[in-house]
Amino acid sequence: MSSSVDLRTVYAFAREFHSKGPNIEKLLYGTAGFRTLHEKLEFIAFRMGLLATIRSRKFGGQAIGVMITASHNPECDNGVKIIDPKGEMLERDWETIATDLVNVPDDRLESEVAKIIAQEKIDMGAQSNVFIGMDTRYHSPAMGRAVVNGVRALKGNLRDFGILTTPMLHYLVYTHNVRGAYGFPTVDGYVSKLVNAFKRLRGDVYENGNYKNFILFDGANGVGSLKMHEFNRQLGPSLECQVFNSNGKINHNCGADFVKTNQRAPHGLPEHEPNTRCVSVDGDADRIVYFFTDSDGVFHLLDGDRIATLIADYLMNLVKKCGISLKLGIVQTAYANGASTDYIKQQLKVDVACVPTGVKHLHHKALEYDIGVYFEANGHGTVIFSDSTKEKISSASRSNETSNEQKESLRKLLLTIDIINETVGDAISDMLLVETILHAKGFSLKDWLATYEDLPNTIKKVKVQDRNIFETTDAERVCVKPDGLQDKIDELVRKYKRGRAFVRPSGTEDVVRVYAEAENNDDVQLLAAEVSILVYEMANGVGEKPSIPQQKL
Ligand code: 16G
Ligand code: MG
Repeated sequence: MSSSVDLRTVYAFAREFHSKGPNIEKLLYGTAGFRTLHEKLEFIAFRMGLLATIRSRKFGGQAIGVMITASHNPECDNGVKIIDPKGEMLERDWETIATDLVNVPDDRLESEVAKIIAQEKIDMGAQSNVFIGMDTRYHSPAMGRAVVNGVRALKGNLRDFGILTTPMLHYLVYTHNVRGAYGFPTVDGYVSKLVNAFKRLRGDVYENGNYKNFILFDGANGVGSLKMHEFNRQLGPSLECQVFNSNGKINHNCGADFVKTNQRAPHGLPEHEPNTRCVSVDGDADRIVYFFTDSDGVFHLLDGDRIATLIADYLMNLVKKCGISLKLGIVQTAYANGASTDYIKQQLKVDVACVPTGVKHLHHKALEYDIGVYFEANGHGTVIFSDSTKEKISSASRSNETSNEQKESLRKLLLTIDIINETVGDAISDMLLVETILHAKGFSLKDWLATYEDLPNTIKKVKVQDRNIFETTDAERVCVKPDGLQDKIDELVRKYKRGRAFVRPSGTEDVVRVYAEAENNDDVQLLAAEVSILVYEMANGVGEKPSIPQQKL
């Protein structure tokens, strides 16, 4: 190991520009990196610049991404996360290293950096390359500069891509490192790859049956709204997409999280005909939900569970017709609506797995299938084809023994691989795939909604003194700590027809989340309130105690 970098610059930069100050709050690299109030984040961004440079040197100069975003959180928050060389989330062991690096005081930063370099046997003379992207928050450029200083303090190289969606940065990192594997390593290359596949799948006839070629796109006042304009330029008339919520306060009364959590349309929705297809993405465009308002003014949501079932159904049909035997599976979390899971098992007859919340858990599980479709109910998700599946599909599509009908299905499977972002879910790419499927089936959103009926459900937050006393197992469906809580939840659930409830500590906020579903909405509200009260009482709730809804008193 050689160290051609003078580490004293690390402390000098920290002291002069990015001091942690007396802050002793313990910060954790969580499911989405570090996320907190932007005022508290600058020194973290600086340290992640240091870490990304070291990590890049570990891989002999392969690009490492640093994304600055707090996704669907309010504007006052920001976040920073690291993207690994293959476009994946940061490796588990390095999450701990990142956490330790962020929690040392300024005067121990230099020695902590030296420790990582020694432990990981980093050649500090090696090349390094850090790619930086950010969302549209007004404080993101300041965070970006902090990352740049981190990279400079260790004499690394960097490319600042400015405003990007999170999935775009994943793509850029991956395609830069794995040349020729996937597409050109530029934003334009990404947009063209997706749009070309979309156009080829769509053909020349843009409308079909109940499918109308018009969609309203809620950009959450975030990156997605800007990038969708770039997509629109290339899509031309093949998809008429009207973008709204493109220059207000990020995620404020709009975007996928607002729509999913409140089960209502976003503010800023332009005048439109009933039943018009609408989508909402989140602030960094890695999450998407569909919705519409019918002619009676009733709002309907089609969330990640719906998207997973629609995609799985489409792919299963192609697989059945393509002449190759492939195992397809769907991965969900405990938040998946019970009706969707029943539909997958009984109607689609597809394998379904349940894993803990957080994209990386779903991604990891999906890798076990030939074709893994994964979505969180909140709209994060994508499809992954294993390498051997891709190999089989492309060689069968070239074989003389393959019939024309089989070849047509294989062609569609190959184009599906091109339209999706396999490194991480992308709201825009997911939308293009859903649009393809709805078009192919001649479906309106009403038709899609009719495939099965969701069980009414809700998610509540309970503030407690220490959410870390909550521990779960069985993909978060069973709470093992505090002692006795699960038995009491089970007792409550038994009172309700088709009742189900679970509690888990949030990974991104200082709260415990309570999920409840049941046959009707009154029961859902009651069950959620009863479980919330239980949590509040057993774990020293903070603030106002949850209460039973009025109509049931
Ligand atoms: C993060 C996760 C998301 C998960 C959410 C849960 C990623 C990229 N994002 O946003 O998948 O649904 O956390 O939040 O993994 P919670 O733990 O606060 O409920
Ligand atoms: Mg997001």
